[in-house]
Amino acid sequence: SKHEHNKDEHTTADSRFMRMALDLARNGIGSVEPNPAVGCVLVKHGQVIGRGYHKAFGGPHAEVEALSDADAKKNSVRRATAYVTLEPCCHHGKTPPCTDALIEAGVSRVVVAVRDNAPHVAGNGIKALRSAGVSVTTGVLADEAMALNWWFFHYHMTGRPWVICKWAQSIDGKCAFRDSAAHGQWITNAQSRKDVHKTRRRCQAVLVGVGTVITDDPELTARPALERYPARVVLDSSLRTPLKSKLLRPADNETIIITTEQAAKEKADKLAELEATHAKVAKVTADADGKCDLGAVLKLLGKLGMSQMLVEGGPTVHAAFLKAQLANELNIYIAPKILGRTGTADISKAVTKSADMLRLKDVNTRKLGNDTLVSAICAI
Ligand code: AOF
Ligand code: ZN
Repeated sequence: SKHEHNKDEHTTADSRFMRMALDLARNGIGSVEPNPAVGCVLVKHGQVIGRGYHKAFGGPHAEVEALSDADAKKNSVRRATAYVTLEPCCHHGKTPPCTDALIEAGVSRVVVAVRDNAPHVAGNGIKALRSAGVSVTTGVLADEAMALNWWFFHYHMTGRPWVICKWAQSIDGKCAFRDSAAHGQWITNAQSRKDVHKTRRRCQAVLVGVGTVITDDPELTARPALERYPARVVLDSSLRTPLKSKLLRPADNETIIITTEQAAKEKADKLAELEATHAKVAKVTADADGKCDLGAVLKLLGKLGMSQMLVEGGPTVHAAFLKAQLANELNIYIAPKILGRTGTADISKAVTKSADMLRLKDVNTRKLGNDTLVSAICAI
């Protein structure tokens, strides 16, 4: 009917401008965390008069960027509509409230994709706008706006970091070479390995198992260097971290060794030696196998303010996260190789009964030279 047609047209314009705001927001990924990526478009008489996005942690928010863009272009914002991918903030954080900036500029309508569920906003931004007489529409492209910052909503919903499990494998799912003569050989190419550093930039923590510390002695720094360094977390249920490990040397990235209360009691000497290094040691309860309880680990890291964490392995740790259904996102770098019986460590072995089958959604693929990155969200 004619009526429905009009309604669709209205919706189309709103979603078109919101899509522009979402595309702007994406530019901030990798620099804004632990803040969410946010974009804003200002529209008047159907014309875009200002664009902005949150560029870097600690910097101006998307709305303020868009307002100054309009200002720089000598566009009047009075009675304009603002399209924002996240509910405007109403708190005094590192920057003043965006709601005040929008109200003072004379914006008459704000279209919000999704509510900010952080406790310092949580619907109060929308309330503040409405009580100042601004008309507010919510829920435009909400699913896409949620997907853009899934980790942020997850963190405020659960208090646990968003867990990204990353590994490299051959086409036939092997993550390591069986033959120790091949040790030190990479499965994936240099481009894939470089790509991992981009993911580390988004995270406040990078986690490995003590097995990886013993065999690879990794440094786990983000290159190029960042202003904010992700903490390096080691799961070490029986305090086996070698005292000579690179992770224990002083660096801008702090190191947290997580062990069990039991191990801390039984190995008091080793505990004291580790505590004397630059690392912090934290204790959690053990699970039925005497390993660190992963739920407790995530709770601890969430309390430390870590909202996004990259799990770098090895295979035992990945398998544990998959089995506990505590992985939120998988980043699998696949090399065009078949290792067959020369390969080992198949993470998918973690799934042993049909009821535990892992289902993935929002699957994306990207080519990195001849390697392929498959990223997906775990449908839990
Ligand atoms: C917005 N627009 O572009 C972003 C928002 O410490 P601050 O001042 O940077 O505030 C960070 C919080 O603001 C963050 O936790 C989230 O709730 C919100 N992010 N809000 O209005 C933006 N990035
Ligand atoms: Zn704000």
